[in-house]
Amino acid sequence: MPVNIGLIGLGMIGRDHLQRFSTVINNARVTAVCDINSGVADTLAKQYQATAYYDAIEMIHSESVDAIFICSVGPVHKEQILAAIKVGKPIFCEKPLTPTAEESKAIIDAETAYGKRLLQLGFMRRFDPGYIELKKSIDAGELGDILLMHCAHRNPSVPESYTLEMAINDSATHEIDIIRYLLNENIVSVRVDIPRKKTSRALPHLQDPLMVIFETESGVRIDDELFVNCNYGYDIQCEVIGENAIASLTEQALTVKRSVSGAGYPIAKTCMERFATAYDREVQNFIDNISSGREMSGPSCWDGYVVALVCDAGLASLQDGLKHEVTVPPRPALYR
Ligand code: ISE
Repeated sequence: MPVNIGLIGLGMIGRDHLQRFSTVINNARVTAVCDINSGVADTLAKQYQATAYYDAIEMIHSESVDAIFICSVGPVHKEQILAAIKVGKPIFCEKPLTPTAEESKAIIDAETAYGKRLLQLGFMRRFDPGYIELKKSIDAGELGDILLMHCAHRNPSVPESYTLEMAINDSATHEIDIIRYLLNENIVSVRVDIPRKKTSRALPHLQDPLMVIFETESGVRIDDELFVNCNYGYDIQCEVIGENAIASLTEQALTVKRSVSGAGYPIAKTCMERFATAYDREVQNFIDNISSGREMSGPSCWDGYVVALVCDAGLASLQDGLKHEVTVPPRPALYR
């Protein structure tokens, strides 16, 4: 029996997942879609033969829905997740878990009281073949002791609605998660460095690029270039510097074309394009866990909470330019 999915939030990523369910995901179908914009919900419900809802809580309670897929905006995640935990339905939630650590803590409390992991968080990079290879080399000790990491997060452009704070809690949030995942340790401090120069392509309310410096428990120092109006493409870089060897993500393309204009390969324009495989795999992982009755795996509420703690510190640093410490409380047994 396919898993009946209720998908909330029909913006760009919501539509991308809707399409994914109808083309590549096995053992699941979207039976309900929900958006506060009723016109959008009606149109997509018709297109994908689903029932349209305009109220997320109503949809979460619907008997025609077995699992909840949250692609709504961060500020409404807490209410929707808590409602789904209350009725014991599995939840996939796009990042961020919540915009603040305080809200994420309330979700941790609800899930631990429920006694079982119900949620997989949408940090899709953990399912990307390139990052997986990097992690394998690190875990196998091939690089030796890790000393430094260089990351770059480049988007071709961002819409006017993208605020300066989003550079931290919407973009850098991905590096914050993947750094912890790759290195198996927490970030203990963060400092946002605002360069004097900014790109002429950035809207006046933005400071672009930004440099963020993280430090982990063992002292690994990481720089993260956030350049969200880089113009040329969606380009994610990660280089891990070990005592014995250095490893980095390869370019996304696996082939190089030679022609009269030279040798080269296309560069992705969007995260949906760059991380298509990762998105497919994370969603299939969620469905497979439900279908086989296994407990949730992949990024958890705990990961979302710890990332939110680092983001909170990053936002404070964005204000004063100082280094802010991050204190991570002990991990509850449910997430060990
Ligand atoms: C967006 O929300 C994402 O999640 C993308 O992966 C990221 O690259 C972009 O900067 C964010 O705005």
